[in-house]
Amino acid sequence: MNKYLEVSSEVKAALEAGKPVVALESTIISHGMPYPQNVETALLVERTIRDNGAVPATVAIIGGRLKAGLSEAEIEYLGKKGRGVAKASRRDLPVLVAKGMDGATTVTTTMIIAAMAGIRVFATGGIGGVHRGAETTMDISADLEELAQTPVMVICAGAKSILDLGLTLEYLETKGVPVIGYGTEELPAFYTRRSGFKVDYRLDSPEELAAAFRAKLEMGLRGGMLVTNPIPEEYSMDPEVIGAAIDKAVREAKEQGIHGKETTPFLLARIKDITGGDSLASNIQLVLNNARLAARTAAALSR
Ligand code: PSU
Ligand code: MN
Repeated sequence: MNKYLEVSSEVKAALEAGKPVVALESTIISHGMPYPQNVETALLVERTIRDNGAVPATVAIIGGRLKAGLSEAEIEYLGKKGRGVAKASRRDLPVLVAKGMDGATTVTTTMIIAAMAGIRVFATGGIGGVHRGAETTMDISADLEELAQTPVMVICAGAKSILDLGLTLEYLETKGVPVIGYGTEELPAFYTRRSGFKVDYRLDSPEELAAAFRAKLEMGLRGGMLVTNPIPEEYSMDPEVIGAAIDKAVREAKEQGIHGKETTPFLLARIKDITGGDSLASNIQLVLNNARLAARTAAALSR
């Protein structure tokens, strides 16, 4: 274990005993949802993971320490500070750590810290990907590179169509990342169950997910696996309504010259405002749904 890593005593005990652990990210808390729903959701996600037989390990950088397993007070702290906390991707780690700063971990950095701690399964809402217009902006999330190199299974609800989903799948194919649909042949689009794009494979149980990931690890193939779990039907949104909101948000980002690491948080916040909070309710439900699947998959993997 490296000297920058701090694993909570509960997570450490679970890992040593071979019990299932699920990593959770913190950018979804600081940048993905408004306070106080962000803190409420983060705590509810942790409880859901416990109820399904695993130990939650929310990941963040606090005072320059890479933390796997946060206290309630630390979650509250990150949630209240919101966008005042640095959004930390791979390139941010060296300076944040050396300066003793705080950082909210994205999918990328949560994977990095989970792997350092020995955690194999990670639940979140949506991943970053190839942005619309990337042919000219070159805005491609570091999440895709991390999936190519770090051995963690990421369970999400697909990706929002703030991204170019077709190009995102092409990129993952090039990088050798298996894209699995959980109970579906179609890539889910976060707020909706369908996108029109096919996944690589459909698997139907936590045991099947665990077996595929175990095979990948045992063959020594580098990188992770992306599991896309569709939002439950009853919480999915009208594709026309959410599609129009996303198009509007993307247009505004372009007009206002939003770029770099600001793009995704800007789009997420605008979509929430445009849909008047309906999207937030769906967002919370899909994260809980992913937490349940991740806990059961981590349990299958530890058997
Ligand atoms: N997409 C979402 N919700 C999120 C994010 C993305 O639907 O909360 C966050 C995640 O932390 C993800 C990050 O890893 O944004 C990607 O940022 P970027 O596009 O700048 O790589
Ligand atoms: Mn980007």
